[in-house]
Amino acid sequence: MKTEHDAHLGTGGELHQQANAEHLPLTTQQGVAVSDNQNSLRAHPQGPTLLEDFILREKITHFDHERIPERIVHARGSGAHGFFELTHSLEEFTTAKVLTEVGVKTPVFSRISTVAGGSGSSDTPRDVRGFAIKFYTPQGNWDIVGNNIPVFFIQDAIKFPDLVHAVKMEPDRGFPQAASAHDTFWDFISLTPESMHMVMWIMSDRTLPRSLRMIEGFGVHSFRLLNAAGEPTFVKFHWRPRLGLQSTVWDETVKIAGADPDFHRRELFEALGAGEVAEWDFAVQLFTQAEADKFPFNHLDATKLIPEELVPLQVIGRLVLDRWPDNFFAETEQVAFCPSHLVPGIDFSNDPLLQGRLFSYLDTQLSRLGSPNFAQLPINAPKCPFAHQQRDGHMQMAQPRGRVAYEPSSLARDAPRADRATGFASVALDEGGTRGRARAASFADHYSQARQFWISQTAPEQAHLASALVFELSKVEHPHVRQAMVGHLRLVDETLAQRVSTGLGLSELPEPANPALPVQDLPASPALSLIGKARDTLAGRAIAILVADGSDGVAIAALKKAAAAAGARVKLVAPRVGGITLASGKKLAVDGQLAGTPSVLFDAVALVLSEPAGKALCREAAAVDFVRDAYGHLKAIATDAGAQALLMASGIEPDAGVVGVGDVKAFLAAAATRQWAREKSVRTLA
Ligand code: HDE
Repeated sequence: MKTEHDAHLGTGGELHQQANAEHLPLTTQQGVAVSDNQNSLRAHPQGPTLLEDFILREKITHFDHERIPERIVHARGSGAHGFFELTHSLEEFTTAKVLTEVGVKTPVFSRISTVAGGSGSSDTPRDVRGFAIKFYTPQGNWDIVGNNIPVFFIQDAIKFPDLVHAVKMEPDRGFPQAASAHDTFWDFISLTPESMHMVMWIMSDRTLPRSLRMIEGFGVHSFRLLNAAGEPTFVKFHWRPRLGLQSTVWDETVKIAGADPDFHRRELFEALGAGEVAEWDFAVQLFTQAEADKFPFNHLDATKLIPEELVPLQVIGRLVLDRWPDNFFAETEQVAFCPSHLVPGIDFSNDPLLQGRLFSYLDTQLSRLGSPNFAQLPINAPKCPFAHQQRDGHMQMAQPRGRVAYEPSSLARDAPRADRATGFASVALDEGGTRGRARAASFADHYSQARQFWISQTAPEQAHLASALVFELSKVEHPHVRQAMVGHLRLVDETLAQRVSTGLGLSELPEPANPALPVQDLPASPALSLIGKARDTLAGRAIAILVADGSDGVAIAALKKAAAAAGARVKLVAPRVGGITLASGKKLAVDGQLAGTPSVLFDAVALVLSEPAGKALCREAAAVDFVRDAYGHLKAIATDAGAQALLMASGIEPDAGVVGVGDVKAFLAAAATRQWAREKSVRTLA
């Protein structure tokens, strides 16, 4: 019997006719129906292809131009649609409807990205995550173009090209891709003390998220809200993931990059496809100029954060992402976020990093999207009425009527006019001062908040951070760069510097760096700990059950049911993807093949194996790695009697996180968290 698959493989005109009878006719861009999409027009079956073949030429020409320049930073990203719902009005502070109309669901599109790698790079390098949200509000589009880290490397936009050139692939060799562990990055950082606070964050597990649904988001800069009387209030924007914060451990992260370079994109795609959502609480920190004047730092300096203990967060809404885009290119690739997309009632601050960004995004989008009309693309266009006199240009899609393309006019009485009452207003400020290339003196404290971050971390977090520094600096070929970095770390914390120095094998501690201002002893801020914000839950997590011929079907079914009820997604992994024969003789379908579905892709694993299968798997490196990695990555492991041989072959010492398959409750409780106590027995950390 001929299938549709045969029809597409074949070359016979008759088969194609059959396939076409059931589908829409395939046409050229001009709407001309195509008769044969398998063969180009040739002088004879063994002869040259004819230039006359406009169908071939149109198809190939379009294909040749399918790529647009990738983003110079944040090239790799995944996007989703959803909505923002306000739960508490900020009417006292702003006229922005999106922040005052409680219960209204504002449509949004969000894109979460890595920074350094190209668009084809893997999802899991050690890197900051960009977190951009476009709100299609009734007063125009508002974009919060933020990151998952509340501070940044540099204070002034003029340093951004240097920073990015330093972290990107080195220009002579074209590598490393998507990695900060190389000389040019650390050379730049070691000469840029203002980056030390950010260095603490990027070396922490914040840069190794388990899922895009488990990151925080920050607007980073201070913005202003303006109320009906024109009174300003400073504001910082925060996103808090409902699934809690969670990261992977470094060894696991490295292996995920090989096992599934699309790990984060696939997870979000599958979760939304399964009807789950990505959800964040939206919170603000509000403060006045008078309050800001008393902070022990300058809030206009993007290398500083405002501890929650100083200005509490007020949760005022929620963000829900619930729909994967229909088309990746049209939406995720062509979306253009811009920090200067604000709506009336919100305004900028004088943060010099923000001020530079206000220029950059429109400029880069003109070259990336190739036309000043990119705002007409459906993903970028406002969903509220809009009217302006901007005309023409490449790829103009609109067809404005009439002879008036200017303002004011008397010829067209309904032509758009500016309106002081409803239009965008900027804060009225006295900007008196002496102009010059200078920074405020208060920007010069580079170490106090870095130290505050360090002392706010739990012991495992500190160990990971110190080890990350050892890993990265060990990749640096120039000893003087390593030494300079340890010199900076001495100002952050002497024990941290000592640990890194020992990890690098330095014979003695280098001299401390020379701070421009004395380092302040700020109090610890527990809100800065990632583990502190983790949630012991299986929602959004995944469990693998390793099975083989002869496995116990009853145990598998019980585990699957209980894990799914706890919110986890369960996948069966077996030596062959075609499935297994259970002890009962019944067949069971599975989700993944062992070699291609390693345990790094899951949060916990269960081994349900017959004794012969368990023994046979001791000679399979993929099976031994499956178990050993789950153990090494501090995951819960459930085992039955048949799996004992494999456990032994994997060299693991049973602990509180290794439980019997029969004790489903204990397994799920252990699976909802990481076995931190195990870490000291599986690796030596700095
Ligand atoms: Fe960006 N940044 N950035 N950035 N940024 C871009 O704009 C830039 C900065 C952020 O998913 C570019 O359309 C400068 C901080 C995100 O499409 C570019 C400076 C923060 C995204 C650009 C910064 C961000 C970008 C590249 C220093 C967190 C991805 C492509 C003054 C608050 C948006 C593009 C998306 C993208 C410039 C620093 C976040 C080149 C000059 C700080 C999330 O315009």
